[in-house]
Amino acid sequence: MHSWPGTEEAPGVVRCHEHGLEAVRAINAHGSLLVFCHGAQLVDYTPEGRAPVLWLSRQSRFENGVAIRGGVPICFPWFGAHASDPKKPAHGFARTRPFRYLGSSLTLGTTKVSFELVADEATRALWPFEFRACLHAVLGPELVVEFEVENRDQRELDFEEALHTYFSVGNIGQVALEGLEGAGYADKVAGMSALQRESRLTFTSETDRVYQSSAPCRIVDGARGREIVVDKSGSATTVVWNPWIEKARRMSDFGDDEYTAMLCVESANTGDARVRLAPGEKHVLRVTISG
Ligand code: TA6
Repeated sequence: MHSWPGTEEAPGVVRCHEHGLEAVRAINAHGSLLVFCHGAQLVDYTPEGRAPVLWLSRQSRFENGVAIRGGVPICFPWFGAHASDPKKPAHGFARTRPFRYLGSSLTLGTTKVSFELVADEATRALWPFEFRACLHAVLGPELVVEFEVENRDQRELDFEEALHTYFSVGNIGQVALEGLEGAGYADKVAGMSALQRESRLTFTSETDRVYQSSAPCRIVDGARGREIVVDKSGSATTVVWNPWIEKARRMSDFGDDEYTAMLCVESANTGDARVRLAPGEKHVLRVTISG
């Protein structure tokens, strides 16, 4: 197993700073992971003896108020552009807010690290509701990521959410995505809706599709000879995104050639699948990743 600079606060749990931001590294026999307190963003998951499963742009910025390009950004309490106010941040505010590290727990060889974001003046200015949101990452035989939202308001909470996961692939041109057959989707590139008829989705151009699907997906990475399985619960939407050449070029935090090395398969609840919570209710979006 590796060792990382920082302060070990529990066996295999190291509090550290990376790129100038506070982070927590968990290491055990199953591998390692790294989560920034900034947005509670998981940026590395490397199973023991295997290649990193998540992709992180070499041009990502690590600054307060700016989203990290890669890993598992949390989109909350809306997905994409705000429905009525273009001045509000895309994908909500969670991914650019500082979460509080709650600590770790070790059970039967797995390591769980947890983070929380509670409504404050900054969030109320963007979304005037009381809530508590937690991110839990569990390093075990698989990676489990949970995004839990609690309604601490007297009113109903109505929100969208996504674990906007960037997966590392050897070459997008040799990748097939399975599991979405039969699902309806909105194609944001073509501006139309359709039904996924083929059992395998392959990639030859910019792809940005929002599927109505609760099904597990399998990323078949031909170049690396690897399959990544993305299973989930509490999620009725799967978003599939690759920016391809032109969009990659337009993003300053995305290398021009990096589109070939990544694929977003996002576990979400968006649009008609948005979440509504009565006061005191909780909802958990859970993703289980094996790669
Ligand atoms: O999930 C796909 C998407 O909504 C794309 O339309 C693209 O905007 C992507 O998210 C990245 O958004 P970001 O705000 O992180 O640049």
